[in-house]
Amino acid sequence: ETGTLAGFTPWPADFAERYRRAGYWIGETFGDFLRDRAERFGDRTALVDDRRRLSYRELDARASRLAAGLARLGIKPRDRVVVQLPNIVEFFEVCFALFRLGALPVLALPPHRRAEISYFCQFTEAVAYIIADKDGGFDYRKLAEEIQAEASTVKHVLVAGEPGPFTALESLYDEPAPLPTLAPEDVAFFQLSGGSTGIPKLIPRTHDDYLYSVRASADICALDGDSVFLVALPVAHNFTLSSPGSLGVLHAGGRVVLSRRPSPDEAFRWIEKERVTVTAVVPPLCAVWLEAARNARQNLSSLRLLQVGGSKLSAEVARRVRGTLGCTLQQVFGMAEGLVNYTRLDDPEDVIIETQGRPISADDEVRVVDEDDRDVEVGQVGHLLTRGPYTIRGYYKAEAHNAKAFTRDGFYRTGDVVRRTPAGYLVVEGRAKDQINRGGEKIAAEEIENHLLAHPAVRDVALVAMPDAFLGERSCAVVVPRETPPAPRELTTFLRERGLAAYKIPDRIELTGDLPKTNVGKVDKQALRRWIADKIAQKG
Ligand code: J2J
Repeated sequence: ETGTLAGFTPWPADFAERYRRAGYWIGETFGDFLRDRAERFGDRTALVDDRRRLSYRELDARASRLAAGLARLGIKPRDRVVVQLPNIVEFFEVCFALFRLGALPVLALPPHRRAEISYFCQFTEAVAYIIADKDGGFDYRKLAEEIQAEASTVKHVLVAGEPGPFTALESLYDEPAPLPTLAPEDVAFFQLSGGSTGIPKLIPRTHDDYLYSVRASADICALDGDSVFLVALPVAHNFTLSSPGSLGVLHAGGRVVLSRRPSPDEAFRWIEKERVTVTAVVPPLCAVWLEAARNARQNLSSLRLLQVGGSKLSAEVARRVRGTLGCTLQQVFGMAEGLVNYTRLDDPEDVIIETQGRPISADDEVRVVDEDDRDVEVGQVGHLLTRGPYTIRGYYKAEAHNAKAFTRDGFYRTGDVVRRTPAGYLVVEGRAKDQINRGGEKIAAEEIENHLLAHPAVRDVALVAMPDAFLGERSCAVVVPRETPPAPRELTTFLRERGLAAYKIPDRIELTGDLPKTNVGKVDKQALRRWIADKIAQKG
């Protein structure tokens, strides 16, 4: 097969040419990347989890052996494989094995359940689903049984740990076999979009574009062979993977430490034990860590950089980082679709505390526009549009949606409402997309509304954000019932039974006779958000 993957929107030729000439796209594949780092960093430790330590050489060898085993199962270039793994070294062995085969990982997150995984498998026609036996008290093999019943393309379920009725990943490591030649400008894997529509969107990322963002991010964060990065958030999330994340550390020859949980207990133990120098958290976790650090028994003095992103960090919490942890704070405003902004390590303190940073690249084109796509003045609030060397030009197989989510000249409509400072830093002021940001976990309102509309007692529904001191936002479903109003508990149980990830279950359910409408007849979510916020405030 030649050309790029069907359903993928490549960059126009003149842009691709420009990004190559500028040295952003260097023609390296993920497979080459690991081979090269194994040659350079050899016996240095690449990965550490609660059971194993792996050197660069071992990771490289194990990825090749697993690639051979996966090929023998019949997995081919461009086959999609849904990967749902916790923070364990197998995540990297699996991803690099698939990269080497040219098969395409679809990176699911640990909280995803039947509804999400089944959709990813069916939409991508995945041939395999790769899980761990158990994590956080949940048995993923049970979930896999349900997935196999629903997604007929899934021929293989591969399990890290005890396989149960499926195939043990461990049984697949085989003598390395010849690998296909891959095109670095083609899709390497899929990230998931936070989303704002009824069905989740998949984000195709190429070898060229993703590895550019990784290298440039590693430079911005001054990573080197002495860097030790703690993966506290889910390893597959774009932030922890690439900003600069575990891949940035592997690029620089440092060490990646995988914590199963983000709790201060577990994370602080790792920081002390492995002398962690950098880690990435979401704002609520940042607040929890700061609280715990005040009387922590562990020695956290190795920590040099705390990255915070995924949702808006309050200036009050930001201000406490240096005093409490004795390290530099970095705000990170990124998105799995591409654009990532960082405050720089040597930025003045007020920039670090009050802005969400500036783009990685001189070729990240950023526009802040009004409702009619006209640029607003510097300092004015508007919609953020962006295009650049690592920002996608379209979601996977989503032609109709792409026509709305991108401008005709290829700018991605981020749905974020921002203000740009004269120095080119962005401040996130709000959001236009129909999404709830629950402490960094994104919920597409329409997706949940559709599930609730399937309940016989629900006539109409709107899911909106309500303010929350800890998570920033939580979700509230405002439900218009049919004749017999359902009990809130009945609705949440209903959603759970539909196999929805727990973070998507509404935190609160309000019954009402009618949803307010705007003058064009759409549900007035702004009014609903105000109504629910007032209601919460009155109760104190
Ligand atoms: C306010 N909102 C933010 C921030 C993301 C690095 C860091 C984060 C993500 C991520 C990522 C924010 N302040 N600092 O992929 O590589 C909101 C915005 C954005 C959306 C993207 C990375 N940082 N956000 O969070 O794809 O609304 O990526 O558009 O999960 O999170 O979400 P996601």
